Amino acid sequence: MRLIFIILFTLVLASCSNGESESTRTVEMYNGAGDMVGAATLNEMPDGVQVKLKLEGLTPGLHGIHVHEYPLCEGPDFKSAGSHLNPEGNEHGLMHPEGAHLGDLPNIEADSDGLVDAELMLSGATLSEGKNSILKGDGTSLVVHESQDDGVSQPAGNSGARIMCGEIKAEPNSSSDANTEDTPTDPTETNEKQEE
Ligand SMILES: [Cu+2]
Ligand SMILES: [Zn+2]
Repeated sequence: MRLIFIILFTLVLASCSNGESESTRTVEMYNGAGDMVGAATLNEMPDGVQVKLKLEGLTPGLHGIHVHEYPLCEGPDFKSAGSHLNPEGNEHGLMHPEGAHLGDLPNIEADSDGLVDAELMLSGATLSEGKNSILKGDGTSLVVHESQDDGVSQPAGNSGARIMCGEIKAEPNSSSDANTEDTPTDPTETNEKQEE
């Protein structure tokens, strides 16, 4: 167990030294037709990850939004993104007594022009190393739904179809590939394991 921590720590140091900042991240958002419809900026904060979001092309009103478990946005249904990010095995919903998923966020509201300009907080999450990192593995994704999230219904707050998606990739420049899931992309990890 301790050896694993040492290896992970070494990897963190290695990833910090290449100059890539892990405290902020920009995510491009796409609709089911593949059009870019906005972007989210993620910032690491002491109590979670702040999500600044600008979107267009939504129906006016409330929409559910969550961080889902895979960094793969394949339209039009975005099922490729998987379920909500839920490392603690909780129930869904910010208002559920046994909730919430780490990936659960408050609803966003589109104005009469279908625009969203919102600032949300993903409580308890990080961009850095650890169980609650949204860059864990190959990363995760940000998914917007057709309807509002009621905050209690399982498994996704009765929020309807997935209509927008953005990939939050652990390696921001790598292309998406479902087959590389959970496969280390850092060559130093192979070296570390051989030294064991
Ligand atoms: Cu969702
Ligand atoms: Zn959820």
